Amino acid sequence: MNMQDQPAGTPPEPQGGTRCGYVAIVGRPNVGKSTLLNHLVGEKIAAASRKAQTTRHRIRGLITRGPDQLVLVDTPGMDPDAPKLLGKVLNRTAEAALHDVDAVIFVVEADRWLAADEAMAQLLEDCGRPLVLVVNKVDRLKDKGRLLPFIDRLRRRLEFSEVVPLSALKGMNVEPLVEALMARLPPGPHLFPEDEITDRPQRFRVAEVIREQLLERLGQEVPYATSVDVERWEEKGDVVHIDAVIWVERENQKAIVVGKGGRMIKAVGMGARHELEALLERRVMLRLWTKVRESWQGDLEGIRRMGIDVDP
Ligand SMILES: Nc1nc2c(ncn2[C@@H]2O[C@H](COP(=O)(O)OP(=O)(O)OP(=O)(O)O)[C@@H](O)[C@H]2O)c(=O)[nH]1
Ligand SMILES: [Mg+2]
Repeated sequence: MNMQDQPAGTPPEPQGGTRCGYVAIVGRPNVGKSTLLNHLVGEKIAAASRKAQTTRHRIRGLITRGPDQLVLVDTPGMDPDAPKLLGKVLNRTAEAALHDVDAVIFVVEADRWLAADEAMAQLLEDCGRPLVLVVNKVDRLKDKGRLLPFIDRLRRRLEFSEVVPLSALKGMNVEPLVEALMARLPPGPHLFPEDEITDRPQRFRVAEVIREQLLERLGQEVPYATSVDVERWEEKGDVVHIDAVIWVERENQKAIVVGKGGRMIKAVGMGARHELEALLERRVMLRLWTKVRESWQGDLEGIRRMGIDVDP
């Protein structure tokens, strides 16, 4: 939180010596931003998958340790070549997230620098925020000797206040990142209750769990066309009844999501229910439907109706 964001009249030094700051997590699609966020907060709050464009929102994850509160902002992967309007909207969401933060985590994959990384680097060149480089997926690097030259190359490309090689998936070397970020927090009051781990409501997290199941189980084409909406949430005794709609763009995609004899949607439902019961710590009755909303990714109104933020 920048001092100038505080209402007029508040003293510059908050009482109690608390500190609080926003840090955006940015990078091209699929580098592991959401996996990192989930690992940092210790629970799944954002869907993560092998498919690009998994994240469609700015998702805040919170870490509070005593007087320090870190607000992490996960963003959609930036891809300058994203063909559809949805891709462009997601790029804007990511770009807008850079504006109101105290620092930026630039996530890249170890020893893998693509055109989309370079485009991201160009954007970061003049964002005017301290940059922390996270070199993720070091567990996949066969020749560890390649790590240092890779980091050296990036250091010549951009100025970083910190460089942390890690594995978000395995949770390797993640703590030094948290410590480095915590050490740089500006003074300020906490913006969220200390026991919260995200600003997103349970319904959103439920939809993300279902979408992650879809992304993992479906082939290449359909997942991008899907979106999940929780339509009913009813608590009866110790059971939560949840009805959710899986939106697709075409009839033939509906058939794929349902699968032969309903097998696919059943598997998605079972996988999701299993995770949701752990998340909600209650029994879950989950009902899934598929519905068609044509080409919703192609028009702003459709994208908005899917609950995706559209930045001006
Ligand atoms: N081996 C390995 N895989 C990882 C690691 N971190 C993430 N992954 C995998 O990389 C894939 C992409 O992860 P996400 O967290 O969804 O990536 P993202 O950057 O959020 O992607 P978008 O939301 O599409 O921009 C998933 O299959 C993860 O399991 C890691 O440290 N090691
Ligand atoms: Mg993501």
